[in-house]
Order: sequence, then structure tokens, then C-alpha cells
Amino acid sequence: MSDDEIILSELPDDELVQQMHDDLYDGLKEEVQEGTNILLERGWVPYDVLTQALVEGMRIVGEDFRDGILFVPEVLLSANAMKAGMGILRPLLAETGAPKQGKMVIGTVKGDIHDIGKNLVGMMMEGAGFDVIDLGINNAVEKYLEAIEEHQPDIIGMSALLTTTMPYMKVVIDTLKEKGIRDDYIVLVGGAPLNEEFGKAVGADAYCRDAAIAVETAKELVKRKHNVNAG
Ligand code: B1M
Repeated sequence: MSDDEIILSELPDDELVQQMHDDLYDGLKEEVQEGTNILLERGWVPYDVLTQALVEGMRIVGEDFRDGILFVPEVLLSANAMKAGMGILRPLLAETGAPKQGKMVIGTVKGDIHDIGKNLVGMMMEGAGFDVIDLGINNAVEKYLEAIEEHQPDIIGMSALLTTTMPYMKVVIDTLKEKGIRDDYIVLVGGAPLNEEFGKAVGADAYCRDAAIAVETAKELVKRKHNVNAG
């Protein structure tokens, strides 16, 4: 059967998820949107659609990008398809009615334009009851400082996907230290090339491996901060 003849709504769940991985790989935005809607109609919870259909699909794209099988223009199409699927899930993840937890400013650091992971963290944080101010991509330290001044967040989140841009997180944290305001905020960092050790080395409060861990860590650290302030 050729791809044209595949009717997504007729596929069983596991085959539909496989097909969505293929469609994401091929950058087929409308098909990814359709697949997302079908899984939701079948009663899938948004988080499972996100992780099993979209994030897993992007992991496969990442492998072939690394191995030189896919190139930037193709990966851009995949990223757009992924974003289209995320756009459907975003309001569903946000409307959990979770009690207000605090405020987060988040952005991808200077020199880096990857934003899917950062967007995902923002979505999940909103769903968990945080107000999220998204600074977008390619943020110099001044952008973080302006946002901190304007929004007075509890948490500053930074994302980096490149080994060449992740050291910039230290520039931001060191600047906060120089200004004597580092300890006023919880600083969380994340992104595929980072690890726990790196998070410690740059002086972050925590490294978050994924969006779910970012939410758990944020909740825990905000609670701890409030307890300290109350005591
Ligand atoms: Co680029 N890219 N890319 N890319 N890209 C990577 C990162 C790479 C690993 C691919 C590879 O070679 N295997 C590689 C980096 C190698 C390295 O540094 N060692 C790479 C490269 C080299 C490049 C370019 C230099 C390619 C070129 O131009 N020759 C270029 C750089 C541009 C720049 O930034 N200056 C480039 C460009 C692009 C595209 C524009 C084509 C596109 C980005 C589109 C977009 O984001 N709008 C792209 C993509 C899509 C990828 C891969 C394939 C996928 C990234 C992604 O979205 N993953 C990526 C391969 C990979 O990561 N394995 C790759 C899905 C997302 C859900 O996961 O972002 O890891 P992730 O986020 C996770 C966690 O990391 C964590 O939670 C998220 C959700 O669970 N997390 C946080 C992330 N941020 C967080 C912040 C937090 C907490 C947790 O704050 C508290």
C-alpha cells in the first residue's frame, strides 16, 4: 500500500503511533496533527501522545540527523510538524486546574535556536500551575536580566542543545552572582548535551533531564524556598 492510501483513523493505536513517527520524520505537519487528534479522540492522555508519538518521533529524527542521513532543511520540517502536534496538546496540558505554584522565566541561551524542548518544558510547567514567561531563543544575559527585573520570577530556566552554547549558562549565572541576586532565584538548566555534573559546575540549582523532571524539581524547590522564607 502506498503512503497516500493510508487512512490514519483506520490504524490500530500502535500502528498509528509508528505512522506518526514516519510522518514526523517526513515533516508531514497535517498528518501529525491528524494523528494527534485521533489519539486524543481515542482517549489517550495528552502527555502520552506527547511522549510516545511526538518526542519519540523526534528522537528518531535526531539519530538520523547525527548520522548524516537527514539534513537541516528536513529536520526543520520535522520540527515544524512536531510543533504543530504540540500546538494541539498545549491547551490540554495547560488546563489541568492545578493550583498556582509560582512564576518561571525560561529561554534558550545565546547562539542557540533550538526551542522544542524549551517549549515543552514551558507547556508542562503551565500545566502544573506555573506562570511561564517565554523569552524564546538566542537570549543574551541582558534579556534574562530584563525579564527578571520585569517579572520577578521564582525560577529562571535555561535551555541549550549545543555543546558550544551550553557554557553560556555559566555567563548568566555568574552575572547574577556579580549583581548579588543569584540566591534570590531558583536556577534550572536543561537540554540534551547537559548532565548533572555540568549543572553543578555552572552553579545551577538543578539540571533537569526532561520536562517532567523540570516540573517535579521546580515544585520541590519552590516549596523548599517558601519554607525557608517562612522559617
Ligand atoms: Co540541531 N542539533 N542543530 N537542529 N538538533 C542537535 C541538538 C544535535 C545533537 C543533532 C546531532 O548532531 N545529533 C546537534 C548538536 C551537536 C552538539 O552540540 N554536540 C545539532 C546541530 C549540530 C545543529 C546545527 C549546528 C546544525 C547545522 O547548522 N549544521 C544547527 C545549530 C543552530 C543553532 O542553534 N545555532 C542546528 C539546527 C537545528 C534545526 C533548526 C534544524 C532544528 C531546531 C528546530 C527548533 O528547535 N525549532 C534542530 C533539531 C530539531 C535538532 C534535534 C534533531 C532535535 C532537538 C529536539 O527538538 N529534540 C537534535 C538532536 C538531539 O537532540 N538528539 C539536534 C526534542 C526535544 C523534546 O528534546 O530539546 O532535548 P530536547 O528537550 C528535552 C530535554 O533536553 C529537556 O526537556 C526537554 C523535553 O523533555 N530540556 C530542558 C530541554 N531544555 C530544557 C530546559 C530546562 C529543563 C529541561 O529548563 C529548566
